[in-house]
Amino acid sequence: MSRIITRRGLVTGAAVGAGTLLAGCDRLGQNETFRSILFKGEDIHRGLQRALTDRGALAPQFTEAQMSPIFRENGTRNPNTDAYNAHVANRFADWRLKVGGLVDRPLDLSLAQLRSMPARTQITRHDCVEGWSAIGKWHGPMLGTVLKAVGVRRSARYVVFHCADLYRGTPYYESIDMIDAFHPQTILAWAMNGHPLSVGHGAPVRLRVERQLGYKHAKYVMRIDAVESLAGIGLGKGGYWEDNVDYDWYAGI
Ligand SMILES: Nc1nc2c(c(=O)[nH]1)N[C@H]1C(S)=C(S)[C@@H](COP(=O)(O)O)O[C@H]1N2
Ligand SMILES: [Mo]
Repeated sequence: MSRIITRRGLVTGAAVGAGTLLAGCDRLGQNETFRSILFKGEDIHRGLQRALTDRGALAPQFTEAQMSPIFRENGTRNPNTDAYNAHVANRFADWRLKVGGLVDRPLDLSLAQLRSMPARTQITRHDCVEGWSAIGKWHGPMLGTVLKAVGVRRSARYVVFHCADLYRGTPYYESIDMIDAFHPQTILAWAMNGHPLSVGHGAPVRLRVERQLGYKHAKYVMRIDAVESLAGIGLGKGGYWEDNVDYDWYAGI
């Protein structure tokens, strides 16, 4: 099956498989429970997308013993703007993560609120396009949990991450589609290797999107927007590197 990135496209692409799966639907359709599961909405579409493509597969996870003794800091190592430095100085007490765009209930989340959310811990390998890898332990709520809390609208196709840093003078941003946004290993990490995230690795919160290359893992996330299109954001290709160096928007590994 071809990898179609739009939600609608994927559902269409999935129709062949789904047809077989749901043969006898008329009969089963009498059953209200079955019907409500089938047509529950977005969750089921995403589940179907995951089931019928390889996009839902989990990235390999590792043991504590396999963790890298040194994990490089890459790209921006300190945003070093007045605003960011002020956040560091008071330990991000006034910092807020804004979650908005095409959502029903936009949220401003404090770091304390993010830290109180149910979280995942995962030891994964980070692969940078520049040719280095490192295994680290990441901890934070699933992005999907946050997106469910704000109620992402059906029209939203991408999730955009706006960061606190300028990289070579340009605001760093990244974006992923809804399959990765709701992938169970896609988390808003606020801890790394058992400690609060350091400035070098993206304090206070960075994205982990484990099925993709390093540059998609936005550090210093300040704002998350659900959008229908990437046009008009940055130069329109969905991320700093995509806009400026022609890296692929989908950097699957
Ligand atoms: N905001 C922001 N996020 C970023 C970058 C950056 O420069 N700014 N660099 C990216 C790249 S290329 C990589 S490899 C990883 C590096 O993460 P690390 O510093 O924790 O190793 O962050 C990614 N996310
Ligand atoms: Mo990278």
